[in-house]
Order: sequence, then structure tokens, then C-alpha cells
Amino acid sequence: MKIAVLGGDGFVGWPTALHLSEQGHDVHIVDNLSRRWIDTELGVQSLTPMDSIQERTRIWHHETGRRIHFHLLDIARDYDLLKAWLSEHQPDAIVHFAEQRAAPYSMKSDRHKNYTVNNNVNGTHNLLNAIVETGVDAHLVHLGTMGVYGYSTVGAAIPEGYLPVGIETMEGDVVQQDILYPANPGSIYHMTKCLDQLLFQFYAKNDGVRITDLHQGIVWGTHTKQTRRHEQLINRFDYDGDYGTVLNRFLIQAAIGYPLTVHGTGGQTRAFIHIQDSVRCVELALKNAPERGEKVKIFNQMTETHRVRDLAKLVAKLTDAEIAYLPNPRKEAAENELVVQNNKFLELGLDPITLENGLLDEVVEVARKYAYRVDRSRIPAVSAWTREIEPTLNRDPEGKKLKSAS
Ligand code: NAD
Ligand code: USQ
Repeated sequence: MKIAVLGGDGFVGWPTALHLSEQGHDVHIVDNLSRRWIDTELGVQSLTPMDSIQERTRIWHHETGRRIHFHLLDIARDYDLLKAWLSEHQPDAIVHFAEQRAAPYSMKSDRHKNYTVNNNVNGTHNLLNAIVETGVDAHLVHLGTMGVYGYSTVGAAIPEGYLPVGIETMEGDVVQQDILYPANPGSIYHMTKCLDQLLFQFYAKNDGVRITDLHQGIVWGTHTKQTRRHEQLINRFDYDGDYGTVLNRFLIQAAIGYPLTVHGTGGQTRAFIHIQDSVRCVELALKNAPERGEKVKIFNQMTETHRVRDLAKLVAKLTDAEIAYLPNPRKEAAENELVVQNNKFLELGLDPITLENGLLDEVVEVARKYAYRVDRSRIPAVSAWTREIEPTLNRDPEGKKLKSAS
């Protein structure tokens, strides 16, 4: 298949592009490299040294003889170029990773809120609009989030996208319907993914666009089979307070002797998936496209759930790290249960990599190798969800006054 990987220079997009290329697909990365600019804005860099996208694809060609093409394009702003690109390249499938994906970044300021909404919602809408306008019959696979559901459980497992409900008619009968599970976003970023869901629902119904939405949990790990092949194929690894996600942050903090930064009591339960499983799920989704006219296919792309403090304890036991319980910068439930259905991918053959598979050690090893690249001052999470929370974030876990504190 000819596959466009939008956002293919990113943390999940890059290993996905390699995986699909190795399987013999003709892979085209479309990316505006905004994530690299955001690194510059924040004064941070990936823990792992990342080469330019052109250099990465050159190494891939050198290693495998396969070509991955790169196209510099902003899908949120360059609508006409996107339309022309689709018309010219006629992909069979489009994997859409190209969004601003950090919840803390999306809550940093009013400007960051606007940027995240404009980038994510316009990007997704431009793409759907251009697919219809050009008549390209591509299967669209979008990377969504478990966060569209919120994380609380009412004593029932979260279904895969749709909730079967009975609605009482005026005659007193009950009709059954599958509705989108009520959206309950916890940040501006997560809200954009809820809006994406409505755009998908409309375009599938109105124009018969074939869409799969993957409600993914927190991705951990760094290497996949293909990124291990060469030092310069290495994946990006975010550790800073905005883009670093919880388990990867704990692993790098452990590697450099920094106290593990648990927000609040650490009673938050979240869904997780290893990066290797994430790329495999995209492959499975591509192989199981919906028919034209079918409603949006939704999968929960996660393999296990964990409480944040349990993860901290696990990493502390593995590495002798200390744990710091910090004021929570976010407005979120201090404690929640989370039970999630994920049968669809398991039925398609996903064999989950769990925390017990020993890959935690591998991440700590990578973190130790590149520890010299870490700027400790960028570790604290300082993006507050509300004005009231901001003054509480005044000290870092090592007791130093934070720059943002008055
Ligand atoms: P990332 O920030 O590393 O990669 C996103 C890529 O998209 C970047 O290379 C960026 O330059 C590009 N991009 C952003 N806006 C663009 C635009 N307007 N035009 C073209 N390119 C654009 O993020 P990631 O961690 O790889 O996540 C990829 C997707 O998966 C996101 O949509 C995210 O919401 C979703 N997801 C990620 C995780 C996770 O833990 N990383 C979990 C669940 C879902
Ligand atoms: N947390 C800590 N300490 C830290 C970092 C985070 O306790 O140092 C806590 C947070 O307060 C939160 C939980 O860990 O309760 C998860 O935070 P996170 O930053 O790991 O994940 P999140 O903000 O939810 O976002 C990430 C990705 C996003 C994706 C989402 C999937 O950045 O793109 O959509 O995971 S999910 O969480 O399932 O919605």
C-alpha cells in the first residue's frame, strides 16, 4: 500500500513509518516539524540525539534499501497544498499523528490553548475536507486518546468507543442505539480529540469516508525492532515537564538520580501501551479497514492500566530511586479506578508487551547512556491547569525555588 504518515517525524510516527516500510509499504512522511520548533521554544531537547528527518530517512535507505519519502507540509495551515498533495500522491491509507499532543503544553497559556485548538481541529478538518474534495479513497487511521472518555469508572468497563443505550420513545417503548461514549476531556489537548471524534462521525456519515479512530493510552518505551537497527534511527524521547509522559519520565529520573515526580497522591489510574505494540496496532488497524458507509471503527489501543504511585514504587524498587509526592499542577481526580475493554486488538492477534516483559530495564539503560543530555531544570512540570493552582508549584522536588514562582 501507499501510506501517508502525517506526523511521521514524531515519537510514535517515526517508528510506525519504519515498521510499515519494513513490511514493504510505500511510506510517505508528511510533517511540518513543529515539534522540533516547540523543543526550541521550550528550551529542551529529546533525551536521545535525533538527526534531521532527511538524515534519518537516508540512514534507513542505507540500512534496508527501502525509501521513506519526506514532505514538509503543515496540514492545519496549508489546505491547498494538502489537497494538491493528496491529488498527486493518491495514498491508499493515511495515518494521522499530526497534532499537538501534550496536555501540559496545551494548558500553558491562552496562546498555547489557541495554538492547540487551531492546529489539531483545523488539521483534522482540513484532512477530511481534502479527502472528500479530491475523491481519494484512502482509509484514514487517526491516533486519538483514552482521555476522550475521562478516566473515572462507574463500575463498568469503558467500551471501545460506543455505548449501547436504551432510549424511551414517546410511546413508552425502548429503542436501542450505540452512541459515542460521553466525552469527558481533562485538558484542552484532550478536548481537541473529542472534537475530532465528531468530525469523523460526520464525514463517515455524510461522505462515506472510511475512518478508524484509535483511542490510545500513554505510550512508554523508546525502541522498536527497527529503531534498534542503527544509532541514527533512534526514536525521540521526551522527559521535560510538558512533553515527557509519566512512566518514561520516572525511568529517566531514576537513571539520573532525580526524585520521581508523583503528582498529588499518585492515585490517578491510567492506560498504557508499549511503543512496539503501538506500531503493531496501527498495522492491524490498516489491515482491517471499515467499508465505505460503515460507521467510524473505534479501538481502545492500550494493554494495561496502572496507578501512578504503583508505577513510581515499581521503578523505585528496580532502581533504588526516591519518590517525591508533589503538588499536582493539573485539575484531575486525585484517585480513580479505570477498567477498559480492549478485546478488539487482542482478537486481531495483538500479543501485549507488559511492564513485566523486562523492557523497563532497556529504557533505564537508554536513559543512563544519554543522561549527560538532560537539563534537570526542565524536569519539573510547571504548566498549571488553573490560576489557583499556579502558586502551589513553587519548589522543584530537590527543594529549589522554581523560576515561574513569584
Ligand atoms: P509528537 O509530538 O512526537 O509527534 C507529532 C508529530 O506531528 C510531530 O512530528 C509534529 O511536528 C507533527 N505535527 C504536528 N502538527 C502538525 C501539522 N499541523 N502539520 C504537520 N505535522 C504536524 O507526538 P506523538 O507522541 O508521536 O503522538 C502522535 C499522536 O498520537 C498524537 O496525535 C497523539 O495525540 C497520539 N497519542 C500519543 C500518545 C503518547 O503517549 N505519545 C498517547 C496517545 C495518543
Ligand atoms: N503525572 C505524574 N508525574 C509526572 C507526569 C505525570 O504524576 O511527572 C501524572 C499526571 O498528573 C497524570 C498522569 O500522570 O495524572 C498521566 O500524565 P501523562 O503526562 O503521562 O499523560 P497525559 O497528559 O494524559 O498525556 C499522554 C500523552 C497524550 C495522550 C495521553 C493518553 O501526552 O498525547 O493522549 O497520554 S491518555 O492519558 O490515556 O489520555
